Amino acid sequence: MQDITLYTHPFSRGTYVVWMLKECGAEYTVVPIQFGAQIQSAEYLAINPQGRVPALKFGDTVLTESLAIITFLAEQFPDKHLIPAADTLERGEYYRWMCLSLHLEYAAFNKLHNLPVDTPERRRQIGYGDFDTAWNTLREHLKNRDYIIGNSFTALDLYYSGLILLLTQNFKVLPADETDVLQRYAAKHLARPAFAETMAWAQETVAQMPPAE
Ligand SMILES: N[C@@H](CCC(=O)N[C@@H](CS)C(=O)NCC(=O)O)C(=O)O
Repeated sequence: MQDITLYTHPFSRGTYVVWMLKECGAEYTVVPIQFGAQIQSAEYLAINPQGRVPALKFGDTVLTESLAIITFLAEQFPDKHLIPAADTLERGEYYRWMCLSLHLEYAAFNKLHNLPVDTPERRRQIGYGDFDTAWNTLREHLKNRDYIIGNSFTALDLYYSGLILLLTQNFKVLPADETDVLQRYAAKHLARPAFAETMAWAQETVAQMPPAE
């Protein structure tokens, strides 16, 4: 296994990656990156020219995009069974829900920022259709299930639970109603010990970081 270094801020999408590293039982180093001057510094832009976190260095190669990173990690630790086997239909389902999650995220941010998909023409052109149709597709899928795919926890359950938490607590775009299918689903996975460890790590790390400049 190559050396793993994660560049992240404790309160960012990088927490999905920390959680995943813990689920994998990986050995890794974290380099905390502060928002503001540090994330825009020449030193950090040489790692991720987008000036965003997380970024994961695996050996000499930098990966970005939290969903790509956790999927890659799932493949690197096959004994943890966090992704369906390659060449199976379940792997196809993984790709389906992986791609849809990105649409769901932007359906939510477009709603938050009041960029409406309010005409039939826009609904046809925009890949997710509209917020309610897109998110209700996930609700319907999860109505009688605990996992996105099959009968066990995968990297996608980690990602979706983190996304649901982010969009509920931080951005308040999803209803906090505990009886909602999405909240029931996320609560199950957010109860995993590795998530609690991740939250403890985040609090500890942020307390040691210099303030943003
Ligand atoms: N799609 C990317 C999004 C990365 C992203 O937008 N990260 C935010 C923090 S959650 C960021 O670094 N923002 C830059 C800033 O706030 O300066 C991913 O999932 O990794």
